[in-house]
Amino acid sequence: MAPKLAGSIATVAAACVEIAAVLRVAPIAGQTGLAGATNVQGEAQKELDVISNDIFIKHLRQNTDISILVSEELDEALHMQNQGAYAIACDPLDGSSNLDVNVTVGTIFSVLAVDPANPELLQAGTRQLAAGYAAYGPSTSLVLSFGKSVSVFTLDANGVFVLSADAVRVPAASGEYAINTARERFWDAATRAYVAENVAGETGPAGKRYNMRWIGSMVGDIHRILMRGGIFMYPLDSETAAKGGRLRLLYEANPMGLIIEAAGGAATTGRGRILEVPPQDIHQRIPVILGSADEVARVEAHYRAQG
Ligand code: AHM
Ligand code: MG
Repeated sequence: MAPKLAGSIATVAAACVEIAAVLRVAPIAGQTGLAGATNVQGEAQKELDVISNDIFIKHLRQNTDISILVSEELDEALHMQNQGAYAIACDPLDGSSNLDVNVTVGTIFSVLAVDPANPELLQAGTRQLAAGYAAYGPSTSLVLSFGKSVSVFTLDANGVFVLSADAVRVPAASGEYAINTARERFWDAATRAYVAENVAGETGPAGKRYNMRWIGSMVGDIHRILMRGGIFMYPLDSETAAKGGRLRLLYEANPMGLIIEAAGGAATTGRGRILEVPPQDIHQRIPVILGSADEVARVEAHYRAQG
């Protein structure tokens, strides 16, 4: 691996270590992540996703190999005014609606090669140099892929990420699916058909029993799927259709798609590979269906059947 790419990922990892430290004591500091929160001194607090974004900017500014930051928290791409050959696209704190209840949240990131003189950020996911996420749960995990395999590191007591699983594979078959079923009335026919088969269990066409798991925090749901299989779905539905979907292409769908594919799984919009979608906008949204290859293939078959 190019030393500058390794160094850029080390910079992102350092930002994640600092975010983990902030999150660990956030309720004591009055940083619940809710707008309008106050700390014990009665001072207004910034939301934790803004704090996490500031931490990212601070770390990235220290590495002149990184010239651009695209962040969910920034309307425009932030140009660092250096000649760095890399851009980082990130969601500094995904799943922040879970912060006040101490459920796993995460940081998602993607590394792109750019020409600093003429940077092109709207790159398809196949062009990502690397992607990863940090999961802030009972332990802090850093999951990293350069597109060929997936490694999991765990943050130790000294603030060092230690390799804890290598060449992770998503099991091809699974009996777990993750989707927000409260949105059923908005679903398209393909999503309805797939979920109905799962609910029917061993007596239905799927021929086996399923469980549903939905954390409402993409990093938490995807980490479970990476480690033991399953499928994550935030499909295009009648409510999100006007925006193109719920989740973001550059810093949610593409990095997670790269990781899941590198682990032997699949990532689709339902009608095509996520990583091949040409982005039109840095904050573009997209339907996301990813996880165990057999389950994703079943969903895609339902989309084909719908024409
Ligand atoms: P966010 O980037 O504003 O945190 O939103 C993304 C999150 C994902 O982590 C999660 O999968 C999804 O939104 C949950 O959506 P819902 O509230 O519809 O269950
Ligand atoms: Mg997000």
